Amino acid sequence: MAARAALVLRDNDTGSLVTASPKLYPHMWSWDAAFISMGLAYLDVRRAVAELDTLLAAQWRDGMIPHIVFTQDTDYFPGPDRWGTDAAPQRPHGVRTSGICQPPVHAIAVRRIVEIARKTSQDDAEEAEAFAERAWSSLYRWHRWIVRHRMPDASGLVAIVHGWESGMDNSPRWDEPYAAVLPGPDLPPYMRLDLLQVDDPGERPSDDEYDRYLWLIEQMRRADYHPDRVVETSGFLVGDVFVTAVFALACDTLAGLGEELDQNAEEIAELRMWAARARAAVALSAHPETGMARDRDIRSGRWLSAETIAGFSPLLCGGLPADVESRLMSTLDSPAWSGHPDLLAAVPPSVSPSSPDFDAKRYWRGPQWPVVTWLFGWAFEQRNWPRHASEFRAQGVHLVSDGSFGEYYEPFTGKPLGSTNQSWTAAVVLDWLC
Ligand code: 9WN
Repeated sequence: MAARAALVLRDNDTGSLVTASPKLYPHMWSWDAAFISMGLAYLDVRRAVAELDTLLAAQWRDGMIPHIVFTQDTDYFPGPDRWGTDAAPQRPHGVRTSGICQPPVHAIAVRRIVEIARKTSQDDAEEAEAFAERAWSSLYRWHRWIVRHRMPDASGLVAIVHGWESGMDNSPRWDEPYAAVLPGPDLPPYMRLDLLQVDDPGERPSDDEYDRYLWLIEQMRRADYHPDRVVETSGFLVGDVFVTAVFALACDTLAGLGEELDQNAEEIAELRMWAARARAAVALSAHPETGMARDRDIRSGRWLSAETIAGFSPLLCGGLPADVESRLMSTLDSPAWSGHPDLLAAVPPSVSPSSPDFDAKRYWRGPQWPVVTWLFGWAFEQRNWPRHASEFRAQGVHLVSDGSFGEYYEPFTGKPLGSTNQSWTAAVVLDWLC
């Protein structure tokens, strides 16, 4: 399995970047690149570092790390022309990107690369540490951008302006806020290319959803991608509890790295403060009895309570009272989630099978995602819950044992869905097995 995973990463490597998948996603995605670089570290630390260097070279001048760094390939829609970011004053030089961001997992990847390199050789360790030192300020600026531009209300949650920013594009989490996004008659026409790459359109978001995705891009273009104007004008503005939990984890991870590498003490203290604030916001969003965290529709002022994997965000970053936290962990283990008797692998589906929103094969509305399993397993290790960490690893390996490196899996049959040979799936398999 590990050898095949390595082959997937090599096959998807264009030289300077590993595409998210061979056909469906022929470009670099921000959070994919972070996971991919960890997998690459098992094969070649220099190549892992080069991957993140490519991503950081596309960082916008105001600090945002964009969600897609485009290659020359034209088989993906929306491509750079539709995004229209070439006109944004703060865009990076010499590379074309999208105009939104994705979950800030990058500091976690750098930490992991350093750990992996330290286990292989002195040379690798030096290479990884030198990179961490070089990348630290860029990552600090990225985190500062989130604090400056994406914490717009008193909930303290990190806000997203597009479902794509959550990484969980069509999750039922976004149904209510998307219902209020009404595409204008001047939405330029377009043709979806994603449906040409999957067996069944039922595995992907619907056309109605795509209209809304494209309409939000149109609104951002009209705001010239100015970060504050985008937040003011976007029809979609939601405090994302999962992104907030990842941000808390990443701030603490970056602060820890900064302490080791002797970085600026004031900036390290800021990161610790941002982590504490984000953790408190996640805890505050949680239902007081069940501990399930909720997103917040900032436009309507309503809490959103879809039964999705994001509800377990407090387990990633902590912050709940101990009794509520252990209740939340029991829910995760229960038949409504990982303990459902008919699951092929005992890892949480993206939506609870007992929820009316559950759809076993549609993307973020039911299938299990190896990369999400990895993230929870990693967090459980940090939180010193070794039993859960090793169960997630073992069951994660079971989930992907067909060897096709699916993007996501049908929870009851184990059928791989979306793309096969998906790079981040191969990367987390390497981390589980090596
Ligand atoms: C839009 C690349 C990306 C992942 C996302 C996943 C999917 C894109 C798409 O693929 O999103 O960004 O076209 O569907 O939802 O999490 O980063 O793997």
